[in-house]
Amino acid sequence: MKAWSRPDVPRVSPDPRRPRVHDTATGELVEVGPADGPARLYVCGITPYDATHLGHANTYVAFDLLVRTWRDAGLEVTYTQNVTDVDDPLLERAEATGVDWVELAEDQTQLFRTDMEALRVIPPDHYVGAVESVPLVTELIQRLVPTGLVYQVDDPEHPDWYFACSAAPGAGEVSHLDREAALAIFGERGGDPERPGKRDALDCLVWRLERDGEPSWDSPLGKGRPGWHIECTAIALEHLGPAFDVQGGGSDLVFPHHEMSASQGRAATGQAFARAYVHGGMVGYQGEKMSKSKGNLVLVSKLRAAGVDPMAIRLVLLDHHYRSDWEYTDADLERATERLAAWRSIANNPTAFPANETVQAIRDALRDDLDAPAALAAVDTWVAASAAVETDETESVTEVLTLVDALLGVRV
Ligand code: 5CA
Ligand code: ZN
Repeated sequence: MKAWSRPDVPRVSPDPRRPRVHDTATGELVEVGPADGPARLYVCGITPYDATHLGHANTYVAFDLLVRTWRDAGLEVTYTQNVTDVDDPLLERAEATGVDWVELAEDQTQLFRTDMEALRVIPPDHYVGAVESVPLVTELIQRLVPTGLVYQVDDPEHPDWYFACSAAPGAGEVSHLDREAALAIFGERGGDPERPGKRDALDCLVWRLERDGEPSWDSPLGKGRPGWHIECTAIALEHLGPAFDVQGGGSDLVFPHHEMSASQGRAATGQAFARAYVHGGMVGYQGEKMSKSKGNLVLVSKLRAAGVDPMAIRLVLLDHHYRSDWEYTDADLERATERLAAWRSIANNPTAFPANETVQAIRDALRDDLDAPAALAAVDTWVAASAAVETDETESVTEVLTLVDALLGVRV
């Protein structure tokens, strides 16, 4: 499907150092980006049954920093993102509100595109829906049949297809959860540990056979629809190939989603699914994780409609390290709005402090686990110093603000 339009990103002369980011699978900071060829990134996209909230935006802005830092290192980037445009929560919301599920998905995906554009997020090269990927999913499941890891559940009425993840090579390599913890989380995050007829409680659904009133597609596996994890596995393998550089998403996806995709990918190709698994923290609001299912949402589109400058929204997000969990309050927005105004005042100021140290500090900060708060602090220091000098340094203003645009995605 079509993504959204690309913000224009100023070209600056590259600094070839690769960024280091935190890899959940090893628990270490690792350098990411290939020696040659494009850097390959997959980020899990939205399930489009409600509007983009600050938690989603936080995740996509975090990986936008990675894309921008790779570009700053002179690398090409191939970026793939999915849209889970058929899945239980979407179908349930459509049913509850009496809206056609296709229309709901299209409308919410379109709203997401406009939010991403406003936030100056660089779009993926491949923006791919689950529905359009049904043939990829069924081919991948068929490819897995000879491994003995996919099977039909022992249920004569609905013999759905499952993947035996605990039995797969490399099981647990992303989350390292013990079985008890895995079982508890699996049930909370879309899994069905209690389903009778499975070989193991942690096995995950890959192809759900047709039920009355549910959408379904013809396939050699029987008429049905894709399970969630296999959707991302199939899309990533098709558009990036195995052992791509970074699999990304929020930390709520570590288990089971990224664990299952990693197992399926390894089982299908004999290679690692991704080289690193990178996760953003959870944004909360009013004491809980912001989530569509709880309804405690601060929507990007609502803030925009209320006249909030999207660059201030972006600064709210950048002011928290991508890996930290934090809770949004109105004070975040006030701080970001003041900061944007201070930065803007320098844009129109012919005098400024020299740029070199600040340019270096921004680049260093992003290469050090995408430390946007440190980059913002470096810009603040430069802005304050610039306000106090009288030398004519118009070039410095351009140099710093161009880098702020290219690397932080904030157009002053
Ligand atoms: N479609 C699946 C991924 S394949 C999905 O999780 N969709 S989602 O709409 O629920 O979430 C989209 C992205 O936003 C995911 O990367 C998720 O980890 C992230 N996300 C969801 N809620 C939050 C939150 N409160 N804070 C930070 N990130 C969040
Ligand atoms: Zn995903």
